[in-house]
Amino acid sequence: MSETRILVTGANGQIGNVLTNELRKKFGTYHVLATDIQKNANDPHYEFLDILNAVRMRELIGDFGITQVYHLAAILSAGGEYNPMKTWNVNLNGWISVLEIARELGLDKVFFPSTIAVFGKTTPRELTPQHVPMQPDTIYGVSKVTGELLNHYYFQKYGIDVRSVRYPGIISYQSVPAGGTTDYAVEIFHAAKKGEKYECFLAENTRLPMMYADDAIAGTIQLMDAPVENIKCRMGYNLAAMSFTPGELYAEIKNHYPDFEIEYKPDFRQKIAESWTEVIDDSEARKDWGWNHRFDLKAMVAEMVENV
Ligand code: NAD
Ligand code: AKB
Repeated sequence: MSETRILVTGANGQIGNVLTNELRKKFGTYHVLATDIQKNANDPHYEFLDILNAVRMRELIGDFGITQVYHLAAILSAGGEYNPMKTWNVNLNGWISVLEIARELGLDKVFFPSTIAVFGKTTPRELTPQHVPMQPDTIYGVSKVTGELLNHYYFQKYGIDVRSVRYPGIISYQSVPAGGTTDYAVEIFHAAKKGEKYECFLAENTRLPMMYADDAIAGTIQLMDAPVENIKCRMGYNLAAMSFTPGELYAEIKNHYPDFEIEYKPDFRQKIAESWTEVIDDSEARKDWGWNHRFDLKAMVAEMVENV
């Protein structure tokens, strides 16, 4: 078996920078090549890669002897609505290039991050099961549902070992996300830390599934490490940790910053949030490959308050 050598696309993003660090702890810095379209002069093993440039992607994968790709580059739910065609192009064509290169060069495994944005108004909102109708209202959701279908297709037709999870909203302290509908759950900590009032773009009672980044990264690596016979689903596995509303998050943060104030001013992202589900049933991931989360609302808030 060849030595593991990983390429991460979108490595400068909210998940990418945390995941790249964890992968490097496990495999070594020079076994994990970070790529993105944003410059990163501080990264010792970084290459510029626009995922729409399939020729360059193939070249990097060949030159660096890459055996696995974690494909994080994407345009997210809120940002995607400003330019649907660009979002479709980046989110879909970048992924098809990864799958085609995996087929041509015989990569060991590839990872596709799906999302709760694959769900829509025809999906059950409470304890959303693994296999449900998926009719999303955003182009981001449409591109991710299609990505999941491609995962299934490339696995059953070509045997590509593609693995995927549907991340909930991810909460991390390492960066301030932009372009997502769940971003409020990170922005709010930065406002609290600066002693500023937070203007929340979602309504007080909007419940969404969420997860602390440490859990998301641990789950991702656990899925990629799992024996192949344990992977029963090639579309995105449902993954859950906690579900809360802006009001509940605010109340928990107030335990740490008693003077912290919030004002609710829902904008167009409210409609997106309302089209998603509230609580996810992730029992298949727990059963198939042993997924388990560590952080609930209280533990996550304590970590964020300490580290932001
Ligand atoms: P992000 O927006 O923080 O980062 C995306 C990165 O992709 C950015 O660094 C950007 O520069 C890069 N990128 C954009 N277009 C590119 C292109 N053409 N070529 C190369 N790079 C490009 O996103 P994130 O929050 O880190 O999400 C990573 C992945 O996880 C995405 O696929 C997203 O859909 C998925 N996801 C994220 C969340 C979340 O809450 N963060 C939840 C569900 C799923
Ligand atoms: C977004 O809000 O677009 C992302 C996601 C849940 O996919 N955070």
